[in-house]
Amino acid sequence: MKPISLIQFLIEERRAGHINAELSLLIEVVARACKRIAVATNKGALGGVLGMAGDGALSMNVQGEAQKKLDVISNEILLEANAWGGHLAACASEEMEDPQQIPDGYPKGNHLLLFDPLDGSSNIDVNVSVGTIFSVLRCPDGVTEAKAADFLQPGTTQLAAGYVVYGPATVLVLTFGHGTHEFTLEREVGSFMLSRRNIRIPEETSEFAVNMSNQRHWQAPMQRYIGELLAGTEGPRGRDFNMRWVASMVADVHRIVTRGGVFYYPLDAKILQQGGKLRLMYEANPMAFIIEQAGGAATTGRERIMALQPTALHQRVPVFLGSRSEVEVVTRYHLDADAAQG
Ligand code: P6P
Repeated sequence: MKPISLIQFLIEERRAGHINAELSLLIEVVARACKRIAVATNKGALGGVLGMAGDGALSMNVQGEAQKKLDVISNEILLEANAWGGHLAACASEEMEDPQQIPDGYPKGNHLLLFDPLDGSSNIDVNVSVGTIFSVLRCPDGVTEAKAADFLQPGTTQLAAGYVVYGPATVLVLTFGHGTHEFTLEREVGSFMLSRRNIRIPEETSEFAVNMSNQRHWQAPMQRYIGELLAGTEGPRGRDFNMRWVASMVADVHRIVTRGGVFYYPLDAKILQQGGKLRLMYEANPMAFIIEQAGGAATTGRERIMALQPTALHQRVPVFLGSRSEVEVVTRYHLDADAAQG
């Protein structure tokens, strides 16, 4: 049977009462913007889009990270696409200090959109998969000029979350809280087509993703846990494990969504003050929503990511997500260590 398009899927979701017309339009607009980001990314060296942003002087984002040209281009594409549709109250982005209001003259909607416009952008110049991550919240009633505080809602209040991975194929993975679903871009027509419905992540896995170069900086529970995986068949886990690390969260998470596995970015001594590396509002929360809806788990090593009450728009957290049984083991090790310290 011919796969259905994203548009048809959204109509089905509206008929099922899972989303309303405004949220459906929002997702269509974001998907269309991501197709434009895919075109820009796919140009590579021919499009003059590689390398650092800024004319010679480094352009730094709010994270203190040097911006790539495609970071800025992708951010602009998402802002422009969402300005005029009347479905949004405001946007927040990894690339911007403060939320961006809908320009005067355009109607405002009831949703807040948060995104990392191009995650993993350090991989762009070496032609490794990168992606866009997005999260949708409801704008609090009565708010006309949404401020950062209006975005600080727990991950459990998300109305939608998704990512687009720009790889050999351009693939959108999306949840509204009624399962996690995958759409693959049919380039000839320009439509996202449903390629996997109600994805389930295997409960067990023997594949983990972590940046091992940080090992000496990890806290004791993480040292213990990874040490056991590396001990393989001779160790307490009694089996060998495999490792992957793309250094693009979207690519690593998509592998997990596709075949299971776990992804870890734990606290380490270098980032203790920051609270972690990955951002809660537009990386950890949307990915946690997607993973949980596919039967996986997502914690900070100590608590459920989606239960956190955010305190800042660009807040960072440790991330442990993927196949439920492994996430439960590594989380238990952290809680046992905390309990032992009293
Ligand atoms: P490291 C990319 O910069 C990112 O935010 C995630 O996409 C990725 O998982 C992580 O950082 C990579 O971090 O320390 O390995 O460069």
